[in-house]
Amino acid sequence: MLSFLTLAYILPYLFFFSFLSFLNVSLASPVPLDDAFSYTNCPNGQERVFNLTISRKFFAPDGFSRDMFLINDQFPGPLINVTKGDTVVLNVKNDLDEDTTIHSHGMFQRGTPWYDGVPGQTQCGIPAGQTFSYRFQVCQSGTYWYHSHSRAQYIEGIVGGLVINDPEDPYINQYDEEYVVLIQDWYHTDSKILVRKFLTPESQGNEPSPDNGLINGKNSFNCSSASPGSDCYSDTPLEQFNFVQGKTYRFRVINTSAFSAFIFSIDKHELEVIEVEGMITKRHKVHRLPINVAQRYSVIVKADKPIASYFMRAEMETSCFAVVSPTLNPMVKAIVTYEKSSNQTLSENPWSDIVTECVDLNPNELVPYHPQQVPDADYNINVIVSFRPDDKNVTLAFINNSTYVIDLKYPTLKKVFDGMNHFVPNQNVFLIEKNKVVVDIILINTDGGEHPFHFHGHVFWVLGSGNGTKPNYKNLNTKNPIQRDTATVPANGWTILRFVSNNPGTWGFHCHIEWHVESGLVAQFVTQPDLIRKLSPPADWNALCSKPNN
Ligand SMILES: *[C@@H]1O[C@H](CO)[C@@H](O)[C@H](O)[C@H]1NC(C)=O
Ligand SMILES: *[C@@H]1O[C@H](CO)[C@@H](O)[C@H](O)[C@H]1NC(C)=O
Ligand SMILES: *[C@@H]1O[C@H](CO)[C@@H](O)[C@H](O)[C@H]1NC(C)=O
Ligand SMILES: *[C@@H]1O[C@H](CO)[C@@H](O)[C@H](O)[C@H]1NC(C)=O
Ligand SMILES: *[C@@H]1O[C@H](CO)[C@@H](O)[C@H](O)[C@H]1NC(C)=O
Ligand SMILES: *[C@@H]1O[C@H](CO)[C@@H](O)[C@H](O)[C@H]1NC(C)=O
Ligand SMILES: *[C@@H]1O[C@H](CO)[C@@H](O)[C@H](O)[C@H]1NC(C)=O
Ligand SMILES: *[C@@H]1O[C@H](CO)[C@@H](O)[C@H](O)[C@H]1NC(C)=O
Ligand SMILES: *[C@@H]1O[C@H](CO)[C@@H](O)[C@H](O)[C@H]1NC(C)=O
Ligand SMILES: [Cu+2]
Repeated sequence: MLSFLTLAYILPYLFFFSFLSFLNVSLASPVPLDDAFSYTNCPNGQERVFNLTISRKFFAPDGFSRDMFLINDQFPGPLINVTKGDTVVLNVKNDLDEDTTIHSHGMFQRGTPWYDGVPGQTQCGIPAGQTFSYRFQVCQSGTYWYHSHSRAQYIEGIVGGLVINDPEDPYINQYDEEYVVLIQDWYHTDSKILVRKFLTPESQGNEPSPDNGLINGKNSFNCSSASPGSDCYSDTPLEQFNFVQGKTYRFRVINTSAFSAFIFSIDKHELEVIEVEGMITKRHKVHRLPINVAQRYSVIVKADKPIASYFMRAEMETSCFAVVSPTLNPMVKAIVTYEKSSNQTLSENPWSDIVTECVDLNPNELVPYHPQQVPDADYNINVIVSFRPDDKNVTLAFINNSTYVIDLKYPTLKKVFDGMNHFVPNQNVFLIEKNKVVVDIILINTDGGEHPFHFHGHVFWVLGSGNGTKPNYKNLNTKNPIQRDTATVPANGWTILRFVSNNPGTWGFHCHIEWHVESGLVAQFVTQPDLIRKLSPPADWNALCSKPNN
């Protein structure tokens, strides 16, 4: 399954590192020092308990009323805001008539792989009417989110922000207040109907077009385009962020879309990127910030403009859609209002910088705040992404010619505890038996659409990306590249991701576009199964798989 690195591939790195030592560049330790099951140098924080009750109700985020999911009767769900070192406890009460899960996106779950919240991989779903508690220590910091990993539930409301503060964050004294900005696309039709239609020959693999976009769960829909008989109110309020002139703000921007990428901006105000998915970067000025599904950035914004109200914009990159709903207004807005501004009509002052659509912010423009040394890869894994009709003429996704099929009743982690080391092909398992190996994932996308790939339990260095199906190994960025947990492989292109495998568990590796999860664009890594088996999962986790609903 794994092919060893060729000499031609490794030589440039050898050359590069001898070059670095020649310059006497001081770099951080090559491999994170955490041991297999616990974090080293983790402050001893507090226990922070959050009760999350999930229910299904009618709600109208953009004025269009529909049946959706709420957490504690809120949408988005409550913000989880904790400090590095804390132990987070999520008491999830499932008041639905279907099973659910909660995945804390970007958390390493070191020593607690059973709390990663992925049905079919790390747990059986929480059955209707039942309660389950996730409990894990956080020893990372930055901007994250949590969401259901069951079916398409997250795109219908089971989603919220997750922020981990670090008292040692180098920027902590450089802003006065912070705001969380959740940006997402929004559908007016039940996801079960959309999925059923999507997985037919007629869809030809074209994803459902969103009906709207939301900022922190709000927008206003033009009800004259709602279907007759629907319950719709026009002119619902936009999300508002308050500024005091002279103050500085940190916006934690989280893309919780099912499908659409956005370009984020605030009229007249510059943004300075300081964080990418937990990694603190040097300040990088932008006017318009592209942000793909599941990605996060922190930006610093100075309230140094005349007292007034300004639009915040999240523009959907509709040029990456196969089909665009005729009633979609791709310009999603919120309002930034300075204190003491008179209530006047807002003027349109969009930034006009050109941003290439459907690709990530050029990662080479971002520089980590704390330099890191990238270790050499021990070997690489080729992952070929394709879409084609199956024998029933339904367009499905393939990873190395294999469509993922979820095994709800017998998740991979349970199989590992039962002693299994071999998995059937449709589980798309990549097995890594050794500790602390450094692996390159070479993602080759033969599809005409982009795919934002997310890796659970890890961050990876983004070493390069380009067009075509022949990766260019010679020009990889191994000199202090950024690390993140979600990166986009361009349409008909490639991306190379490097990670250190030192976190025993079963970790999802999948496209975060919900429609592509449904069509099978999912793989998983099983890392160090021998070490996993030294852990003891909690009894209530084991019991989930024997509940009648599953
Ligand atoms: C995927 O397929 C390619 C092409 O056949 C092959 O080179 C590669 O090793 C495969 N990867 C895995 C992880 O099996
Ligand atoms: C969570 O629910 C439990 C049991 O209902 C209650 O005792 C506790 O106070 C709640 N905690 C929070 C933080 O709401
Ligand atoms: C999170 O908590 C910290 C510390 O209590 C606070 O400074 C910060 O404003 C909070 N963040 C949000 C987005 O509420
Ligand atoms: C598959 O479905 C497409 C779209 O409906 C149709 O154009 C095509 O003829 C079908 N092909 C076969 C082999 O049925
Ligand atoms: C709503 O849509 C209708 C029909 O397209 C259009 O006439 C009207 O101006 C729109 N209203 C607003 C507030 O954009
Ligand atoms: C969120 O990700 C989706 C999917 O890639 C993308 O189309 C959308 O533009 C992103 N949104 C933002 C605000 O970047
Ligand atoms: C303008 O005034 C209306 C009504 O008083 C209020 O609802 C709205 O929030 C105000 N808008 C701004 C941008 O201050
Ligand atoms: C994938 O499957 C297709 C169709 O069955 C076949 O033509 C192709 O050679 C396969 N590719 C690989 C890399 O196995
Ligand atoms: C990749 O191709 C696209 C579309 O042709 C083009 O806009 C872009 O500049 C190319 N990117 C690179 C890195 O060559
Ligand atoms: Cu995808």
